[in-house]
Amino acid sequence: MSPSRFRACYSVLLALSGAVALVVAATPTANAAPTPAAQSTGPQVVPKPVSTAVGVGHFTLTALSRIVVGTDSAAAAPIAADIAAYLRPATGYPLPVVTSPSRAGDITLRLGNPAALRADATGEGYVLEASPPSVILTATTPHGLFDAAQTVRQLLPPWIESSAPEPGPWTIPSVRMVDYPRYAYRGVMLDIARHYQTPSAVMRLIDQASAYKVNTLHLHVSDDQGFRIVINGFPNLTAIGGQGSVGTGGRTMDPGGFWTQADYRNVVAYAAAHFMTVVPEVDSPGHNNAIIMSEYSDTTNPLLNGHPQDINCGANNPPMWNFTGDVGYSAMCPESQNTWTIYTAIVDQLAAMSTSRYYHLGGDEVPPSLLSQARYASFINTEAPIVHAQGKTVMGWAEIAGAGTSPEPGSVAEYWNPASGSDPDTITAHEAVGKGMKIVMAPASHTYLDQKYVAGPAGTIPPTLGLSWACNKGCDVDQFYNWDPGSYVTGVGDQNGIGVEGAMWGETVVNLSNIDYMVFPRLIALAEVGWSPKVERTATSPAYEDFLTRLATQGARLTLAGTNFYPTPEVPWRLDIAAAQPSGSGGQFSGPLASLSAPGFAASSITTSIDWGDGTSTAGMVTGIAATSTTVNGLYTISGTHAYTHAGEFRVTITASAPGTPTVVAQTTLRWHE
Ligand code: TNX
Repeated sequence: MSPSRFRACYSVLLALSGAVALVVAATPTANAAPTPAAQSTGPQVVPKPVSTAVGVGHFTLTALSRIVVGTDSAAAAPIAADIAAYLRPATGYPLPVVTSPSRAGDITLRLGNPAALRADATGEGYVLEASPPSVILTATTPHGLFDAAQTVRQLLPPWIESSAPEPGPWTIPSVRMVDYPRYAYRGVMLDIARHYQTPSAVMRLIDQASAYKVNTLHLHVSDDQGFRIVINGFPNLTAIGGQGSVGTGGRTMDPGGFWTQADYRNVVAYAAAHFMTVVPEVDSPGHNNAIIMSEYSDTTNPLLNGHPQDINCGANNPPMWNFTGDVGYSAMCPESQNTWTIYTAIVDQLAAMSTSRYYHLGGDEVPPSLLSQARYASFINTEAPIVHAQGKTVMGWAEIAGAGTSPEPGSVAEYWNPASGSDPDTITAHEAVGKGMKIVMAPASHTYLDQKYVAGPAGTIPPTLGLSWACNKGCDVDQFYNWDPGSYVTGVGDQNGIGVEGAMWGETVVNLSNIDYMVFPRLIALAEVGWSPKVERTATSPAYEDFLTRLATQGARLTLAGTNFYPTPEVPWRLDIAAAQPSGSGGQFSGPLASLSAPGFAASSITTSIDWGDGTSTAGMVTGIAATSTTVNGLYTISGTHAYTHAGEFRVTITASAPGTPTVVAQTTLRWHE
């Protein structure tokens, strides 16, 4: 609905009721006076698209807009439904999904073979054409249309992420984008073993990761402290193994927990609906004290041979719980028939429930004091065919490429060592390439989401969150952005690499808020490294400047979505304002006039003023939740109180500023009818 029609409606209502009322017409403009610098930066999309040509004018979504599925593009219908579902809450528009010829004001989805996407080997590419009359999304696959939809969201004002109606206007700049990923694999790993996380928490992470075109969720479901998914035939794995967590020696802090197989299937389906693939990992032959503790005494299990003690090759015999974050003390024995009965059940059942091409068998951090390299290799060489028998490709931490292993060419090594260049510690990457394996680049110092940030001036890193072994000065956004997966290890290039992954290890994070705080905004930097074309990303490069500007615009989007994030001082966070849609009566107004997103700014550092449109101004009142270590950067509300002395129509201007960031302005109209 256009602003003038909104005003007219209110006037009619008032005339009918005969009331003397002050009403606020929803004619606000967020950030009404963009600085020339902000205008010249163009569309603020992360990851940065391959090419962006800005045109003249803009498209406006209206109450009459439809989401059109092109004829012959029936497979686009679910994405059209997604787009409509994204856009309805904030706009309040009906946005019907239809298959019919497009009209002005529609967003149209088409499947086809645009020549512009010939360079895209992944099928994830898309062409986005926005102009005053239309938005047209074209892709070769539904996944490409999903990616295009994520870009559409970012081209709209941030308030599109609101779950409640916002005033708009809902504009998209005229633009032609051709976009496709650099790497086919762009992953985030979540460790639900060290601390249990619910399926719904994982779904929220899927929502946010997929919004940045991350397409793989690697789920680390077992480690020394916990085993998290029911495996039929081995109820102890979850009954016993599900109870542990890091730091829960007395089991007082965290009761642990586990998923049913139905839970896992639901997460896989939810991920698939967001074009993310779930790669399951049960670590082996080490990092599995929870399995050993569960099965060591399982002498009556008919699937085992009555002597399950022979699975244990760990440092302690009998085994014992160790709820610290220690690593390298557990291992299962490759010679034990029981080991393989258990692992075959795990691999078979998880693989059968997973739609991914890969199954991740772990393989990290088994010291030779527990298993010699020959026994380690024998373990990997026994498990790999079990994975293949399920039709999956083996993936593992890069140690699985070590001496004596014989992975099938095309198996995937996840390179986690921080070593780069020609450092001798890069050996696992070379071994993997030598065996014809593909590489997922996850060097801890540039991708590990569990590492501490660099402390902000206010010391804003929560001391309990994060480890620091990979980044002694902390790993902030710059570390996640400033590296190149294709040249990180000398001699290991893009011909070997299939992508990148960020690992959210779970030792120090107990809930989704903690996880989000560590994941965002760093995963967004990694998403760009994995998606966008190679570019110079050093601290002084124009690309880094440009990235930080685009990243800053995500603050309001994350805030509105209720996603916690660390407002790192590296990012020039900005204010975003939207006028509220309040109502009042009489000549007296008192209440909220605008919402304000201000990542990292305390309420006390924000200055506001309200020009009431009658020649008077007052300061506004800012209320809301500031950024703290454990809460979302909450939205602030700007409120004011004013008494008009005469009836009329008043243009109210709300201004907010904070040190070092551009001032923002929203406007609305208060009308006092008599
Ligand atoms: C190393 S690198 C691990 C994990 C820990 C993590 C903590 C790798 C494959 N394993 O077991 O959780 O460091 O940062």
